[in-house]
Amino acid sequence: MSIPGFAFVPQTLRVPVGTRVTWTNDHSVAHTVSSRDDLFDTDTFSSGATFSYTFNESGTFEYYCRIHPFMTAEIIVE
Ligand SMILES: [Cu+2]
Repeated sequence: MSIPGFAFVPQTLRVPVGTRVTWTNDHSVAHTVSSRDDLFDTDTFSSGATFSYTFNESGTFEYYCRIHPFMTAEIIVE
């Protein structure tokens, strides 16, 4: 997962159960990667930082940036 600007790319990612997903902030601006379900939260996530989370349950996991709440995306774990 990349944060190249004011969006998460890709916006929807489908992965099998047990996948470790890594986000990288490729933007010059700080963001957060924050689960709607409180599963994970990076707090302020600076330019160049990476964050990983392993999805061990199936479902649709929405997340967003708390600094820019219009930045939303989802991980679909199958
Ligand atoms: Cu942001």
